[in-house]
Amino acid sequence: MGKKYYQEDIECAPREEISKWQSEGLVRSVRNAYENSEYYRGKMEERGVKPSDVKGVEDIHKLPFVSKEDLREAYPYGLLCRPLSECVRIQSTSGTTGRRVIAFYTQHDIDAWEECCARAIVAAGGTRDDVVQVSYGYGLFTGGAGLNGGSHKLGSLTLPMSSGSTERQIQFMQDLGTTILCCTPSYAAYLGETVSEKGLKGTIKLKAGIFGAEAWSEEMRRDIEEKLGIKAYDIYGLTELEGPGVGYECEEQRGMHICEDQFIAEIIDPNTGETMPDGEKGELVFTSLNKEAFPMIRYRTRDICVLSHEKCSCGRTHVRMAKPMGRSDDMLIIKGVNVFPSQIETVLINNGYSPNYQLVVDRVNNADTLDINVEMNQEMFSDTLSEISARERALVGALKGFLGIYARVHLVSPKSIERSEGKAKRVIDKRKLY
Ligand code: DLL
Repeated sequence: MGKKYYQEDIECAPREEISKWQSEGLVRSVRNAYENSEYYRGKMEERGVKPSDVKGVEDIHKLPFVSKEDLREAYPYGLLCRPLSECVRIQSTSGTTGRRVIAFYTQHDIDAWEECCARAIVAAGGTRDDVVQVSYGYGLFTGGAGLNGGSHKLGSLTLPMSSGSTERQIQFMQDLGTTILCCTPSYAAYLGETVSEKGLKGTIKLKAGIFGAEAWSEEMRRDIEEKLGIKAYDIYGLTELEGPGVGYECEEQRGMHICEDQFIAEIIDPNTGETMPDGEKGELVFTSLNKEAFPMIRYRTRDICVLSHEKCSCGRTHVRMAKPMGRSDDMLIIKGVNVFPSQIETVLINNGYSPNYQLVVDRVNNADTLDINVEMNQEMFSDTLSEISARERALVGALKGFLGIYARVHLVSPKSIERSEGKAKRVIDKRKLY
């Protein structure tokens, strides 16, 4: 039996102690940003705040927000707060539009990040006796490096697979007895599909998976758990803050514990910037407490989420975040109704379809249209055309009933939608092409 926590004194610390760390960390971080980055200093001066105005967490609202646009504007060194000679690494986001975001790390920053990832692995039942297969992409993306580092810190045998080469992934799982798989949920679903089609479930020893980097539904979780015979845990994070490990699920799986010794989490109303109370849905905002090279002060993630300070029976005291529904930029507005791709995923899986789908949004005669391509399984594929049309109509009805939107549904042949090895691209928004 391994330890239940990686750092019990931190993960289960009393609230008063957490608040004390947060106040001290905030003061330190604000000073670091103000004194070492002209860009941060400019933003604070514009808002009329000085480091001496921030004495503790209660003063956080005085500080200006930092947005993705700020990061782009300050690229590459504007927010850097340590000389390059003290930095040991960069990582970068997978952004497809505009400039990439680059984050810098000192060795201290890397250590703190890897500790968060080690906590996540232990929370998923990991011990030094586990074999951890890291199938997130390695390179600039933080997924591979983060979980790799966490697994090392814990002392587990680490398989630095990176993503792709599905056959080889399964071969290693079999040959080396992988017990914990780390990858994106869409890649886990693909691996699960392959394992179950080939009848290999009995030949692998997986017990848990740590999946994140994109929004995924509870239905998708059950699908993956079933196909791989595991318990699937969610993990959250973003490059700007460190990478994976900002939040992670424990065995209770009722939200992800945010590493509150490293970050202050707030929920704000995305329109007004006002802080919202526990339990209300809004945009997640983070402030780093200990980052040296690249501190983030009130960073607006655009992720839509809910926080809960309710006591968790796992013993951890850090605040929990619900599964993010997706980024506000991924939210589709279809004839005035807000829909996230993950909600459509829920309807599809509940109606017996696989999580292989694509959404095509367009504007025709000034009205938004949504087309959903969904894969049939082999069995459905052999149905008659009229049976397939009836299935399509049933799915249109289910979507309308559940989400209140009208979408055209096209059932497509098995395996015709490209599988993802990293973050899945589920939405094609043709409106952005005009
Ligand atoms: O995706 C870091 C990561 C790697 C997290 C591996 C978990 C596992 P970025 O590429 O900077 O970093 O993308 C960050 O991905 O703002 C969310 O919109 C989304 N995201 C990350 N984790 C989750 C999750 C990594 N568990 C952006 N659920 C974030 C939903 C997630 N969305």
